[in-house]
Amino acid sequence: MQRKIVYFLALAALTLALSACGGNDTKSGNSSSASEESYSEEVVIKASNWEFDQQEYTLPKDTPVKLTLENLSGAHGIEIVGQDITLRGNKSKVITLPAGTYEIKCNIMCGQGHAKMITKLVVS
Ligand SMILES: [Cu+2]
Repeated sequence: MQRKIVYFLALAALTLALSACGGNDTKSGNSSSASEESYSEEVVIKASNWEFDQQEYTLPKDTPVKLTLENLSGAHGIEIVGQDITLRGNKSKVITLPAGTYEIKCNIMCGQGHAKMITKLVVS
């Protein structure tokens, strides 16, 4: 019983301290729930030995898009040439690009067809 009161007082003190700091958020522990980035579309690039599933991918410009790489066979990665954007293996990343035409190439030395693994990304 005694312990419960102490706990309650501590909680009350903590709540007071927090609200005194100017925080207008009365719920606790939800400030980190925004870690999942928001995006409006998802584009999946499927890689196999030794090609990508499409010759061209299109994205909307200046819009966060979730880019996902799926390896159907072999181990491949992608690099958007000229941008600091890479994915290796089965991964996703939310990206935003200005309008333009980009080249995507495999960035993992995946074997004899590696140099052929190039595709186009059109952002408009
Ligand atoms: Cu490769």
